[in-house]
Amino acid sequence: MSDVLIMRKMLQSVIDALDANFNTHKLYEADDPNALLTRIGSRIKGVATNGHVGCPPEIMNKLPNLSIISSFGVGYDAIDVADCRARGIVVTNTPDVLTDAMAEITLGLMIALCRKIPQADAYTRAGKWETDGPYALTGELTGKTVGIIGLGRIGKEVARRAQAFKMRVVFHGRNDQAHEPFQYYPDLLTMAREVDWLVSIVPGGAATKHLINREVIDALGPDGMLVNVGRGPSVDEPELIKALQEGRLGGAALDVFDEEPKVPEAFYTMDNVVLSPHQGSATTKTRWAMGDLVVRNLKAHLDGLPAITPVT
Ligand code: NAP
Ligand code: 8YV
Repeated sequence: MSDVLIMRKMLQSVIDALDANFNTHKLYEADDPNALLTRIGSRIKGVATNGHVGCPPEIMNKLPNLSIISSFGVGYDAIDVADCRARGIVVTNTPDVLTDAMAEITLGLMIALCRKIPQADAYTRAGKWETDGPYALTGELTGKTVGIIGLGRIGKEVARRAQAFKMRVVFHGRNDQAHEPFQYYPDLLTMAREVDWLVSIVPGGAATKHLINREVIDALGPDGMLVNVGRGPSVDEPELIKALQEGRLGGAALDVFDEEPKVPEAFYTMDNVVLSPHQGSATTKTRWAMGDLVVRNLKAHLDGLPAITPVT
């Protein structure tokens, strides 16, 4: 059996499957991780990790025979893919298997924000329906335009579901996708001016840092709604908070934040915000499928077959 290093505690189903298929070494359980790496480093062929932890270069330096990093999650922000390529290490992630769960939470957050479901729930639980009468009227998704930033695997599934809610869909990305039936905006600012909702589902990293800045937020405007389910740093969070406080933006629904798991307290008291603790893919079914793909990628590669979902 090949030796595999597990960087962090993972779902028990993943640990069990890794234990069953490989000679595993759990870095997170080691009293002295450096001593463990010195002792077994040269035997390690594969690493199991996630996109937030990755496998830092100082650890890769101690794994001279490492040939695959199998990451849990589609985003791989903490993995330097170019460096891995230069070292001859294959990187895999878990695309597609989480797309449905992500689209579900995105539409869920949009409905929750627009129909004020968390607030109406609190109102009902507080007995206010009986004492104060019906809850205030809310907005509606039907007939509105949503601009998707990042029409990738998840973005397309969000688009299909938004259409099912009778919304008009347009999108922004670096490239037009002529075969898609949605209007393309090469300029994000122009799109932000012309939509009711902005939904961001782009990868993290330098290229998308603060893509949604003050100008974009102001273009979306006091009636506009922002949803971020991609990565926190894509939105300028302090500018978002200011815009919400000053009434320059209508509302926001957020599954991702700048410094997770820290969430700026300013959001806690805002009535026009729905908060979600980075749980887009966190269903039993999807997390199992992501873990299964982590194991199958390792197994395929270490058995001499092509990895199933390599990052290209
Ligand atoms: P994907 O298929 O690669 O789609 C990414 C999209 O983003 C592409 O359409 C790409 O279009 C666009 N894009 C990339 N860089 C851009 C830039 N600089 N400016 C504008 N658009 C850009 O990935 P996916 O599977 O849909 O996943 C997307 C991301 O969602 C992941 O990378 C991850 O960060 C996030 N995610 C979050 C959760 C969660 O729990 N909240 C779960 C899963 C994934 P162009 O190439 O044409 O620009
Ligand atoms: C996970 C994610 O929460 O896939 C991603 O990119 O952000 C989520 O599915 C996370 O990556 C698990 O480590």
